[in-house]
Amino acid sequence: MVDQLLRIDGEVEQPLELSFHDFQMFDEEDQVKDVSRFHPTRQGDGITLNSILERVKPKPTGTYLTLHATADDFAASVPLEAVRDEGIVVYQLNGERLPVSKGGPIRFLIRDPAACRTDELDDCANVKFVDRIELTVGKGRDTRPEDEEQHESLHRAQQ
Ligand SMILES: Nc1nc2c(c(=O)[nH]1)N[C@H]1C(S)=C(S)[C@@H](COP(=O)(O)O)O[C@H]1N2
Ligand SMILES: [Mo]
Repeated sequence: MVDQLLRIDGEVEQPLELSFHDFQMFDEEDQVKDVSRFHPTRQGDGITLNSILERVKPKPTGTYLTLHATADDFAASVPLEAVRDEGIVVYQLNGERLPVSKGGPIRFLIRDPAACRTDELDDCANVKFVDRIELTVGKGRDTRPEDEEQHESLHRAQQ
């Protein structure tokens, strides 16, 4: 459906598709208001990754969270246990859809990421334009830069 912004599938009991309205309808306790409180350069409101996981029910085989951005063919894959309580899915800014300039319509954020390329849960895994979250058996697709040269050219391309 045209309205669906995010699909969550793979090793889950209950695949799920979410529209902008669906995000807004998550319970108050699942909502994370104003991510600039912990990421000063980033903006918007999100919901916790956990609230999505509760709905899709990962199977025991789903050990990695693989985040796909079709828009620029970017992907990152991080261990589920490590990211479970750290992940936020950002969907709105001032009550409107998160603009592409902020990584929208959907942007993944780790609450407290490590510096780029120092850990699996690093800043590079804060995937913008994410349209699919796949639970995978072990590490899935991951296009994060492998060296500083790749990393710099990726950042140059985004300006
Ligand atoms: N879709 C997508 N997401 C992405 C990237 C990208 O190239 N494409 N770059 C990553 C990298 S390497 C970093 S460091 C952060 C930068 O996020 P910022 O622009 O909000 O600082 O986004 C990450 N998310
Ligand atoms: Mo990065």
